[in-house]
Amino acid sequence: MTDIFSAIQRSAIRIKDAIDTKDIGYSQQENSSGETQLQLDIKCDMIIEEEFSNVASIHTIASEEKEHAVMLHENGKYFIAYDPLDGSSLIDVNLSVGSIFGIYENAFGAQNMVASCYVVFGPRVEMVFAHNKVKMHLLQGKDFEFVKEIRLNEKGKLNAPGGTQQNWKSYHKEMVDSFFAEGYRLRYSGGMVPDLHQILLKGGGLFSYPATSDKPKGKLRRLFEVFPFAFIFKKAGGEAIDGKEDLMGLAYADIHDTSPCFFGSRYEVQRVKEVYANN
Ligand code: FBP
Repeated sequence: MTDIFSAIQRSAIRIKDAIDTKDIGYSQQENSSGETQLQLDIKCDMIIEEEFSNVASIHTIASEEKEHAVMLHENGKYFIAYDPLDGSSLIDVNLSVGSIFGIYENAFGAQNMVASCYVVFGPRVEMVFAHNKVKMHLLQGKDFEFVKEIRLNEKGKLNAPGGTQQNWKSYHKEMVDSFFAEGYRLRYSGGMVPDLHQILLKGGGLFSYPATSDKPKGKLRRLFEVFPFAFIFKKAGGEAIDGKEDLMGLAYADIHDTSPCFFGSRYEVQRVKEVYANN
């Protein structure tokens, strides 16, 4: 596992340099979700594939920016699904973005996840790696230094509601408003990584990206985005559901499958369960 941890660190340092370039324009290519790729999306994807191709314990990789998975080392045992630059559409407005990694053993699938990691590219570069515990590291020069273990409280103060509100179900809107009525503060940047990082570091709250009339299966991808954060929130003492079911109990058919998702501390996720159980 340490060889994968090191490869992610090397990738993060190179991605940080790539982000600091002038060319943040769009390419002529589309990813398998039909989104026009930024030059930067393609560059970050190449950086990660290069670094992982030197790690013999990695059997197969799958990228949000590629249609199909790629086998790297036949004798490897780890399968890694990653989003090279999540929220990349925020780069041109200079908001924080991130990279997300799900590390699976012997095959892709929530039940095979053994570790997960994300890197936040914000005013500072921070990496959170979850294996047995959830640990945060800060980039200092060319090295990531351990900072602290992350634990969620029972209840938080932050509310990050994703999705286009006019396409929300009425009971979802009532639920989101019920937290604001209780004094929760709105914290939503449109970048999944910084939004969830804030809830983790501030001790709790709720991030939600529900099923909506325009995205009935949600927007966020199971293997690349949803399962990695579900693993982290649960290891940190929180919960992660699709409205009803534990996200880590979900299967996937296509590597680009999406799911509605709710990540948070126990108090908030319990309310989601109650509201969604009745609808
Ligand atoms: P990408 O992986 O294509 O960047 O999309 C993911 C994302 O940008 C998340 O980071 C974010 O939480 C969500 O989409 C924002 O979606 P919306 O703009 O619909 O609220």
